[in-house]
Amino acid sequence: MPDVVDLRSDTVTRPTPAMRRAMADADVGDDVYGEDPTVNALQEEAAALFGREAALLVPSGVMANQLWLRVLARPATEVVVEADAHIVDYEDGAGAVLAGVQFRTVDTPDGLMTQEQVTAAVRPDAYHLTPTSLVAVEQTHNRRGGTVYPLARLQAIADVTRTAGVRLYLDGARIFNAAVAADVDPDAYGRVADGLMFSLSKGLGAPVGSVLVGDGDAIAEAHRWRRRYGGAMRQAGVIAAAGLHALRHHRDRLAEDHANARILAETLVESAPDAVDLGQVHTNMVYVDTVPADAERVADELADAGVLCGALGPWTLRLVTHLDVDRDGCLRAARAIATTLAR
Ligand code: TLP
Repeated sequence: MPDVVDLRSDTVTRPTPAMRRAMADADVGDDVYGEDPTVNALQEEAAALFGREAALLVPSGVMANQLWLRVLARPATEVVVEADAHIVDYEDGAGAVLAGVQFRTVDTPDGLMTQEQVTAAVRPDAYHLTPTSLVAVEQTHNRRGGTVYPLARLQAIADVTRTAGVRLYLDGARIFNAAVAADVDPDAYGRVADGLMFSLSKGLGAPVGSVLVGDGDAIAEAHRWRRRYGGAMRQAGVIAAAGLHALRHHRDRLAEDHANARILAETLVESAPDAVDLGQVHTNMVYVDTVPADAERVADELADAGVLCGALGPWTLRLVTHLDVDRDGCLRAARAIATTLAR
């Protein structure tokens, strides 16, 4: 069988030879003492990229989201968030357990809340209401197809949060996909939110890590909570080196992943016109409608044909392009999906 084309997620990438060399050669120290020069370099470079004071490396995107919920929201308050956000769907109720918040979810067709929806969801400050302390947005929005908030929409939402005296948080696990797709400088995203995180271990192709970016005080508080959550690491320069390499060399190439997602989708609709809405392919994700076939069954059959993807719902597959799949792999996947759907 030819090589497997793994489109389950952009988290499945393996470090490139150059990234592995950077990791092997990393200058390290004990980061609990603040003495790891590579961690410090990554944090400084990340903060500068977003035009903010400070940054903090953590082991995962979930920890990054949970730290920011802890720091930016207050316990026993509400966080306004899109209904299918990662912090709602995929973090095992951590927001309730660790940050003590409840979510006020907003339904959207595309994952992108409007200024009006946020205005309506933020509660007025009244003694008998659960107060709102935070609005959280996801850039790009994962479960809605890798959709991108236009910068102007984020700025409009920031106007609402500022006026209401609540915070704005950006789950930017894939923020560089957004920056490349919308041609926006990351520091414009950095200016709009009170805090943000981005992942090193998704489209950027590093093996581990996410980075929080924000004000010095907020990052200092997140640093204490990272310790409490057991996320303080020692010679973490080995992983920070992969992250630095990714930040320097793998951002611009995200455009290739977006082009590959589009080629995959366009090739698929040639034989299965209803399988993908081409207008909904924005970045590195393709959502395939399998109706009337069961998505799990289609995914199992595709696995037998050497194409891995995830069933996201009863009739939906998610395919994610990344640095370990090329154009030919995407064409092969499109043909295999078309054949399977035609059965
Ligand atoms: N997303 C993963 C799965 O958990 C669904 C994926 O394969 O897409 N924010 C967003 C928007 C994410 O998509 C993810 C991971 C996270 C946070 C959490 O990151 P990790 O997996 O590093 O904890």
